[in-house]
Amino acid sequence: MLHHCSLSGGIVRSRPLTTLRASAAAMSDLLSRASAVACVCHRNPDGDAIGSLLGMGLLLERALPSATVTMHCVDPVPQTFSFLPASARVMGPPAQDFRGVVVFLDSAEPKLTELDVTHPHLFAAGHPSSVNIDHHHANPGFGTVNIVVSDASSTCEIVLLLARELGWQVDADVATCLLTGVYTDTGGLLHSNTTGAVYRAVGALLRSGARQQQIVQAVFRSASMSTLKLWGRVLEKIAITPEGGVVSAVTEGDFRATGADYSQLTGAIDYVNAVPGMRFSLVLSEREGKVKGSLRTLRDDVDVSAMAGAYGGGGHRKAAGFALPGKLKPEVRWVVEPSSPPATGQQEAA
Ligand SMILES: [Mn+2]
Repeated sequence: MLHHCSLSGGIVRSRPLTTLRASAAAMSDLLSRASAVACVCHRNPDGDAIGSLLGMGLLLERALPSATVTMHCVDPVPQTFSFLPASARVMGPPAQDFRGVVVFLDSAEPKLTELDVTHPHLFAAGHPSSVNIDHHHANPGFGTVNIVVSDASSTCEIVLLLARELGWQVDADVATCLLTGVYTDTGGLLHSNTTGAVYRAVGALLRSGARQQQIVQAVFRSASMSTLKLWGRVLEKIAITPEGGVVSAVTEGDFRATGADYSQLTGAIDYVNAVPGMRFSLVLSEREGKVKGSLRTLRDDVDVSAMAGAYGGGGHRKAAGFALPGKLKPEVRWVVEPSSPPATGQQEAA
């Protein structure tokens, strides 16, 4: 039985990755009737968001020659991913009167696209025209067709499997986009979500001509001076909490002083998360009146998505985040450690 997709309602999670046939067919059926398709990824896009946005956009362009395919994100493509084919074609939000099919990528909930405010009709119950492709287990299934595979490493991995199901040819450009997302969401094939299926996907993408060294160089072996200075501040300020977490924080002042923007903080937490024996790691950052928290853990008995949920956020068991309105307030705790033994007769009265 193939119950991978759902239409206008409940959602099926964590099915084997090999049972995508029904959802691919439902998506294909919806897209085949479209004259315009807008691919949309989440704000503050990471490698998986941009990789799946561009990969899917390029695939759809080939698969639907009579349709107009556009790619959208409320935020610009980060410089790190500007090497990807077609990255210059990513636009801001779709036109206000857009009435075609929207393909949401890597977007765990509508608000992460910011289109829920500007384009609420795209999420209305009667709007029969969206595909929601994602791997976040908390995705509520807000699309007409929902392809949410929570055991996939990345949205890019799901896009590859859909392409295979539908017989779409994956060329070197598409493979480069998709491999970028697989690499970034697995931390370079190091995170615990790096399954055998991930290695098989990587193998297929390399055979399709993915420019692996270009990705490695651009994403994993490049860091600007401002990034390194910002990470220096993150690392300098780490502290261990009584709960057994390691925490650091960067203020608006740190961003100003280093000249780094918010996106350059990505990756620093993996170093914070390297302290042995910790239950979790947390990096707090001030951005435009909000405090963003990024949580990671290496442990199976800690669920950081639940911790993030307590602050209105979410994510995965081992990587999650939240954002709260407010600012960071430094708190320094001093403790007096008496030298031993204290000299008799010189003690102050309590
Ligand atoms: Mn992702």
